[in-house]
Amino acid sequence: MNIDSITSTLLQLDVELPSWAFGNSGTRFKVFAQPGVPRTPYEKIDDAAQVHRYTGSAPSVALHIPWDKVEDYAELRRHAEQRGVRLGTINANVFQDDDYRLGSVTNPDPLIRKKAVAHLLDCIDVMDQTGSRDLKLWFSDGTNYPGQDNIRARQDRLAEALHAVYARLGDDQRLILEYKLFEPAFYTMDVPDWGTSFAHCLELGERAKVCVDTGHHAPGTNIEFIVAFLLRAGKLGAFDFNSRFYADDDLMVGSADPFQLFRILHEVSQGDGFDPRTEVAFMLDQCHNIEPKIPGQIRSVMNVQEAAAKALLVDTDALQRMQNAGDVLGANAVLMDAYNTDVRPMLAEHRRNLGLDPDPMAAYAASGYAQQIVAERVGGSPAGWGA
Ligand code: LRH
Ligand code: MN
Ligand code: MN
Repeated sequence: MNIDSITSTLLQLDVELPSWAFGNSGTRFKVFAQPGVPRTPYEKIDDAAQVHRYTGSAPSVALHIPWDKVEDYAELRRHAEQRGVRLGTINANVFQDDDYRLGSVTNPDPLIRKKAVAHLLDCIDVMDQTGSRDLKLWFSDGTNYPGQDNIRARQDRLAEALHAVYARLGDDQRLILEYKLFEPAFYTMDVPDWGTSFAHCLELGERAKVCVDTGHHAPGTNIEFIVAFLLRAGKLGAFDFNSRFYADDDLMVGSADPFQLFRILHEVSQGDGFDPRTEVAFMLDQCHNIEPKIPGQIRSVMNVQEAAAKALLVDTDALQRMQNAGDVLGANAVLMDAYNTDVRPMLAEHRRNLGLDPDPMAAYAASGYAQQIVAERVGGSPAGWGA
């Protein structure tokens, strides 16, 4: 693959930013408040626009409802457009209400299930105003103890809720179902893995797809296999990118295991997932508990770009020749050649060609924006997890 074709693919690679990455976040033990964090969804969009300004590759912002609840979503949409970005995926939140102690859409109480489904339908109303394509559903639903509830009945309730939501989608809208192995439930999660999500999505139809959050697997899971499988089946809808060492750590993508990110993006490349027509949404789902948030997002976008560039560098003809000849070491060497290439000069050149600073981290640091928001946003309340 020549450099021109790599850069033209990189040009099409948009990384969506999560609004909640800009608000204060923390662990169960402590939320470390940072000065200058956004006080409103509008200010989160202002900060996200900075990431796009310096990377040129983050043109949309995912919202989380009700964390990003506003009076007028059309106005928020215009605000985003004025800042040079757009509103992206709508993430529903049915996990932060006392009513959901025993589950939301799988709760044994039909009234609570009704309330949860009503929220999901409200999120589609929001999508109609924000112009969003994707509704991302993640359920914290599950059980902590054997015998606590009927596993099969919970699957039936889940299917019923998903059907109700799917039926309300517009023709150009999609339902993206995210899975997670554990947490907050510790015995069973109702959507614990890609197979469960895949099965529900298959039953729903064409516009239901799976979200692979890279932090939501058991240690050692071969995520690139899942990606290859879902792409082949036309069911990979989105990524929630982040890194983990242990559980759902939500660290910066590509920081814990850049080689894994490369292997995942190699499968994306093999499955035409970088082609916008395949409609894979590349989103970050991260929290910056101790590092500054805007630079944390800039670094993450750059990490995705670096891994993508390496994946695109793989000499696929040579790889196929080696594979067909059964040359195990040769095939592995082709892959490792690409991974071991330093693509940073190529990406710097790519940015220069786009009229961007070749070093987005340094350019942001020199811009004075960080100092400006600290001065302007005094007395702000934290957003998202810290709310
Ligand atoms: C759950 C999750 C899901 C939520 C987000 C805040 O762990 O990954 O995507 O919406 O975190
Ligand atoms: Mn996620
Ligand atoms: Mn998560």
